[in-house]
Amino acid sequence: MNLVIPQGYARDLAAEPVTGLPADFRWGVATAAYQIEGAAAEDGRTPSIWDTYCRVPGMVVRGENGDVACDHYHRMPEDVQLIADLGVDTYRFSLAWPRIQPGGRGPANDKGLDFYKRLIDELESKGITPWITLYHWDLPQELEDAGGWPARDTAYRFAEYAALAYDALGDRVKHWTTLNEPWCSAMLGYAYGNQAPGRTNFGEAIHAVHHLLLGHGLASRYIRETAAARGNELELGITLNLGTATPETDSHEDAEACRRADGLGRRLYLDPVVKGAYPEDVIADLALQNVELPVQDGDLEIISTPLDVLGVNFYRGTLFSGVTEEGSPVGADGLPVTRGIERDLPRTAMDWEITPTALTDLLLRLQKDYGIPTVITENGAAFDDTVSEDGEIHDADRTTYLADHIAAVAAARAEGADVRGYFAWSLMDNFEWSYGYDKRFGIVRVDYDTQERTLKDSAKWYRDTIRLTRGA
Ligand code: IFM
Repeated sequence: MNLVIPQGYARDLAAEPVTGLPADFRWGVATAAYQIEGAAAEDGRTPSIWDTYCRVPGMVVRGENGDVACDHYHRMPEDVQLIADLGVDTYRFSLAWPRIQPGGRGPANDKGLDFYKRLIDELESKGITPWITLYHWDLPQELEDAGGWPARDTAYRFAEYAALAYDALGDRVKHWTTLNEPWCSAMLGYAYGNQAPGRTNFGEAIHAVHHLLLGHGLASRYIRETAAARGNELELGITLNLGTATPETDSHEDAEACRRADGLGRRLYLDPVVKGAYPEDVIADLALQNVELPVQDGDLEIISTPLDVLGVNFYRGTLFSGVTEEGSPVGADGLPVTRGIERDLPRTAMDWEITPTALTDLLLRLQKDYGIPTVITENGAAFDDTVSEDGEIHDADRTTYLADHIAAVAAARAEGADVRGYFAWSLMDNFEWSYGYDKRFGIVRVDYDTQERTLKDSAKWYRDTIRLTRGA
């Protein structure tokens, strides 16, 4: 029997059950459309930027794509039963824009909407609350061809799509998230090129940031006004990927590196959304690179439409240095140095350092600086799982990762952070973007040859932890 713990991070958790979370704490699992649905060309869905990107040689491991993924589109009732078996109260999923509004313009596609209506029916029948994300990276390809997120018009197209979705589903769904991780859409998609659409232009990426946020604001306004007019209950939010920036030393250069990393990675999104203004220091940093945010009159009022909740996706914190390895504060590009430093810490299969206390720090800082209730809309880890001879997946590393991060949430709450829920990423193994199917984040294993689902040990631990927290 294979009981080997892959990366040596795991502990025996029997002695330390999770404590400190209230019985009404929200527990969930999360997924995203392109990562699980498959059925890429069915019922009127048109290609998104990810369908295109996956077909560019060298962009995705082994040239894989989401054509079939977890075949969730055809196995949805079985998957909802799995979610129910876990005992979570909430399921966070995203709507596929090219399924609901093929081509990114024009009327809604009834067949696309029907799928989500059936999903909501199924969830409701099992007492699970649906939590919708409108945009988890699958921009219709036609809109990329027309300029993508660097073009202002895309923000209006997004608002139109959001209205179609809210008009059809808003009477039944209370929890709406506009965007998932706009930093990734803008930076990975348009500056670094390692996510769709694969462009590499920093200036375009900064324009994309503003237009993503404008789209968020326009959609938020519509949803808020329509919910009020219809008397719908609403909890509206945006989900950001947030980490922490810690200086390597107490030098001025390292402090500046952290300020820059924090500015470009977090405050550039949080400040306009929550406070209605872009941070001055980030604007000055951008000017050093001759880049300007394309703000027009009135944009920031729209972007700062009030929110009920901030979705936090947390995976790791980072240590920063403000000098090169040779000690220079200026890099080869003539700009001040912002250099991530590797630490001798346990890592996941993504090679991401495991830093649970950074989650506590982050939540306390969000409370202090922004004061908005939070929900952890994603947290989890990829590990190189193996199926044991007993057919089970003894993923003790993942279980320990979840336990440590949930404990970090409880610690933040104990110190005053208003954190209201935790959603594990992910319900099941799925298409991990440029990594294809190589990296497994699921608490449920997917055998991609047979599409068989198997609860990993982490899923059973999660189920039991939820049960205990509720006092059941
Ligand atoms: O799989 C992704 C998800 O789509 C967005 N947040 C990070 C996860 C792990 O990389």
